[in-house]
Amino acid sequence: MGTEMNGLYRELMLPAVPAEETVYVLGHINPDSDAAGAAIGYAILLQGLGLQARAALPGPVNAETRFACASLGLEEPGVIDSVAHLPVVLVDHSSCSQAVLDLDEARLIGVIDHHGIGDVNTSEPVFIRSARTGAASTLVWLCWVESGIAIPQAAASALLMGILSDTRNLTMNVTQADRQAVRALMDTLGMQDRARQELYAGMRKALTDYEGMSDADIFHLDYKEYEAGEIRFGVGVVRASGTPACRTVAKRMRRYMEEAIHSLDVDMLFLMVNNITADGMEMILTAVGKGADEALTLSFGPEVNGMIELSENLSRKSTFVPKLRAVLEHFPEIR
Ligand SMILES: [Mn+2]
Repeated sequence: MGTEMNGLYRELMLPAVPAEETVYVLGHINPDSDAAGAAIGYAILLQGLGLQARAALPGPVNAETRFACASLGLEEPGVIDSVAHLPVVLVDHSSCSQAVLDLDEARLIGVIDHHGIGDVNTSEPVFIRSARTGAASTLVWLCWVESGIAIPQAAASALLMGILSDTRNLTMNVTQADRQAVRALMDTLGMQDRARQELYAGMRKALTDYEGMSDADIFHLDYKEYEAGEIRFGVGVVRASGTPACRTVAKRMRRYMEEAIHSLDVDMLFLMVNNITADGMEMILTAVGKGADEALTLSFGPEVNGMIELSENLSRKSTFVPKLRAVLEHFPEIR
């Protein structure tokens, strides 16, 4: 059964990739731990299917991923800035704005994503897996299960890192598939609950370690751009521990955003500050750009001194951007 599935899966996933070619499994720009984990986990699966494959990212990993990789004994994915003519599988993204610059010159052979289907296109049939899971790493785990190959420790560690990060340790955007994947991966690793909590606590803490970074570095560490009708907007996420630290970093980022909006190709800039300490205030939102304050207030309630403080944590992907987009699309006059 295992061998049979193996052959079948290889055929489905990888039409016409010669054995001597290396497949690049690519995460998105500003890579997070899910992009890195899914890339590592899927590259190892392709290797298990007899191919040469390498995990790669368009930029360096963030502090959380660096901590998790070090704790789990994983090698960080290499950085790549051109994929022209190379066979690539995209993980955790499927739109060109999130991808390596010359993606249109690559040979796309697969997409594993848990966001909407983006704007990449290909004339060849490719292996695509897309579903509403909390992490792309969960979809890669499903691929492992289907392949019938026993998952090795390195792949299990990488996928666990990705799922814990994107679901905030199974507390946000979490589905049954994510829970089942985490259980199975922990079994493979022989990891106890306590070790998982410690791993995640270390990952969260590493995320707020912005020492030695400029305002621009901090803002762009986890920054994405979107469109709503004619309006282009960018959303950065930063993290701090405790309400006072969150307010301080929000003010600091706001000063940076007021300058940066003139050089970035966007009409509005938004900031989400995540409080990683449970002290009652969960998140601060702020915005710069013409009409941005109005859009933010219409979506999320009244501001005080240009800031909205919330007692719940919003996910950028599943709550913040959709709500904001709905307002921006239906209130064109605020522009
Ligand atoms: Mn993800």
